[in-house]
Amino acid sequence: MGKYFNPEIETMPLEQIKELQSERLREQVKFVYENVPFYKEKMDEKGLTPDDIKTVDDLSKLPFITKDDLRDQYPYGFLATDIKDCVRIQSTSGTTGRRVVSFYTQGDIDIWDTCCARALAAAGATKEDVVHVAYGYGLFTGGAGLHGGSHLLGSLTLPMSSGNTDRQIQFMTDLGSTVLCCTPSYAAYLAESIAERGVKDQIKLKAGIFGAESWTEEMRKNIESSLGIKAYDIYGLTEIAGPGVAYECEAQKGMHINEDHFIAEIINPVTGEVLPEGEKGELVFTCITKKAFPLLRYRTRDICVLSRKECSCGRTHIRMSKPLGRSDDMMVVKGVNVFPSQIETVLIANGYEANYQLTVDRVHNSDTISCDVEWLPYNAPNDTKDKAEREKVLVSKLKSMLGIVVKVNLVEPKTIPRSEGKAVRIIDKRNLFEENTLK
Ligand code: DLL
Repeated sequence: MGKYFNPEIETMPLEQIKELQSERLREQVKFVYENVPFYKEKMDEKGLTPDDIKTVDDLSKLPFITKDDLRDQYPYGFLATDIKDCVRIQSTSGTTGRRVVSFYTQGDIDIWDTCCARALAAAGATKEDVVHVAYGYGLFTGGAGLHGGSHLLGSLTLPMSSGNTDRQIQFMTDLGSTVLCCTPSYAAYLAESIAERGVKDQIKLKAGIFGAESWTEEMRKNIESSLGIKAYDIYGLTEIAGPGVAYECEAQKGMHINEDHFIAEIINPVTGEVLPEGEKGELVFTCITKKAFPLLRYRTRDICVLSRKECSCGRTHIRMSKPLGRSDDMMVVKGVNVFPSQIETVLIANGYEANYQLTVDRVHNSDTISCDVEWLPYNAPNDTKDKAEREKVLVSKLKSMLGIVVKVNLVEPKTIPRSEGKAVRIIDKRNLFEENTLK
């Protein structure tokens, strides 16, 4: 098997993709209208019937679905099939409110597995590979998704789940793992642990498939060089399927969206207006093949750019940029929009690693932001003069990137908690304060 899992679909000419999408969209809108009362009501309010949706160009007539709608309809409101036809649920972590529960028929699982198999194939995996799945298993979609894709591809699958780093490294060396699947922050931690144990020469990894959280190009370079692999991005969300909604190819220039299953749009997050290709905005997905939980025009809150420019890999499916941030991850500090990824870029460009923690607070009605970042082991943690000097340099670099002062504290190596799943980068004490006063 080559670098494609479904070559005829992954390289389908654009006209054919549009035709396929239009045909599937027509059927899906009818199906959702007849089976999800909440959505029927929304369409009725707009005076729309399924017959008004003839091609993908009519998509923008349909109403959006937001995360709040999912929370209000929890748990069964968006279920479009009989529960007896479902074989699985997965769920979000629910850190910012009620969990979202997503349902799957066997057909939905098959679609999801196919998407993940395409991602693995694009990263060079074949049935000869040993796929080490260190995403969490359980309600989180990471473990189940890559596991299903790896089975479909016929690779030997190691269902490691996250955590227990000693055991991860032991299996990696004993069973010769060749493709590592986990969050980029956990990959960085594994790389650090492998170096500390002095076992890098026993590791056979050649590729990594890292996603579920944002990571910068600088972090990619660090992981690639420390593990000696090529690192591929993968994107997805529980509401739409899980990992594999989009994946990177060898060109590493954005992630191809599985357009035979999902239609992507970019909208202005304030007005809801659809933006032309190449403009930055909120990513919106419509599921055109899934049956149990088929969301139409779901607002992801991820800020991205789409591109149809030709890709050197030969795939024709549209590419999305790495999410530049989440509309709800963006911090407004002193009126300035700040994304953790901007801070990470500065830290790594100045020789630090992505072990940092941001704290935003409000003191005397004014916002403050501070960044704890670790000294690297080869720096001298006790050299206070050098410390102050280094902090000053970072403050000034961050100021020129963001336009505001970020207080920098260099802390001792290994004092910032390592993440085995998604890293928690921001402590926003202002939100905590607001939430507490509402109670
Ligand atoms: O994180 C699914 C996933 C698992 C993707 C494993 C990739 C690998 P949720 O927990 O529902 O699902 O979180 C979805 O995570 O809306 C993005 O904000 C963020 N996210 C996912 N992939 C990426 C990525 C999984 N490659 C939310 N880069 C999404 C940046 C990502 N952010």
